[in-house]
Amino acid sequence: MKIGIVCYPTFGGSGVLATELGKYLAREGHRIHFITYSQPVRLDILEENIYYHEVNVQDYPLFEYQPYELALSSKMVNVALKYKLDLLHVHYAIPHAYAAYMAKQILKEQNVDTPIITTLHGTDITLVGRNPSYKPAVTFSINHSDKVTSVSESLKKDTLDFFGIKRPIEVIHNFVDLSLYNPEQDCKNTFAPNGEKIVTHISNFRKVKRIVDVVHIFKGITEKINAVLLMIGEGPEKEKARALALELGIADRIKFLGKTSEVVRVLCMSDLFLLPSEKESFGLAALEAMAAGVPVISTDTGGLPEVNIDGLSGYTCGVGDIEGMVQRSISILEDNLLQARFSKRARKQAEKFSLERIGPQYLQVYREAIAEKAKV
Ligand code: GMT
Repeated sequence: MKIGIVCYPTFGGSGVLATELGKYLAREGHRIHFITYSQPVRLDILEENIYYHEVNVQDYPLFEYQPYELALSSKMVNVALKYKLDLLHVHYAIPHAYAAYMAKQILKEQNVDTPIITTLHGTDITLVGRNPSYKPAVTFSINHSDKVTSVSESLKKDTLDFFGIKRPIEVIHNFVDLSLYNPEQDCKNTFAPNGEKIVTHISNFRKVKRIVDVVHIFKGITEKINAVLLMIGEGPEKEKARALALELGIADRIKFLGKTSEVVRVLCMSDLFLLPSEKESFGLAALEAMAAGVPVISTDTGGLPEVNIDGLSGYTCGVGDIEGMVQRSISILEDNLLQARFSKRARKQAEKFSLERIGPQYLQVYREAIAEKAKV
């Protein structure tokens, strides 16, 4: 198949998932055309069957806001025509599903009917999409997609609860490429010169991730455990977290590693992963940690309990239950045998979300979308 993938090219989970999906499909022999405003961070454009088309927005002084959706729709049309795409798969509803709807209408004028598959990822539904400024357009573009998928049961339920959706929504959970993670690998390192336990958090440091809670939980852990905290990512809450670490006297135990490309290596060194989010439709970062055999302490919000099983791959607590997360973290970290058991079970749980199991589900949706078009 010839497939156009539209996503955010940044470190956000939807972009990472879309990129990994495109790479998988390319390895399966499909031609994958990424249509984004910059090259996705995990994409190697030299790989076979991968093509990259940059959306250029012209700056014009009249506009306070440059019309990105117009440029994106036009790019989708041009790429679909030039490369005879079989379908367009857009990740994150805003504004991608809306731009795709426009592209589809333009293509129809040229007697080309290109199916649109929209994958809902999280804040496009639970935060941004619910905003009254966007809600009618988001509802409309979901309803006009040929196929709609959601990354968790919880997100599907939220979508049906918040929006007047008439289309069926198929849940296809996020996946992880297990071959990248080898839990047997010995990777203790320079971050723990004195045998400290390594606690890790990865996110885009937005408010919804509650990274201030990460610092508080870590402070509680250090009362009992000799540990360091590795913080991967960048975002608006970073300075607040840094200031809190100074105030709590634990700044020397926390390393902010920024947007490192060494996520797999860092996870492989880690003993525990913290994800105390306010909302989380799935928690791809938690799944990646589990793939590396790292137990997860997370909240029980959204789709997290579908991924992190309480008492098995880690623990889940209520949002803001810092004390609960501290106690559960300590219980794992103070007992090496128990930690090893959690580690094994975390990896086993991650195996349920392997690329080999989940990837073909997208291919099935594509085939159905194309077959339905052929019938019309
Ligand atoms: O919040 C992020 O990490 C970014 C955001 C995105 O869409 O880029 O992530 C959402 O999609 C991920 C991939 O499907 C999910 O794993 C995240 O749980 C989800 N984030 C939230 O719901 C807050």
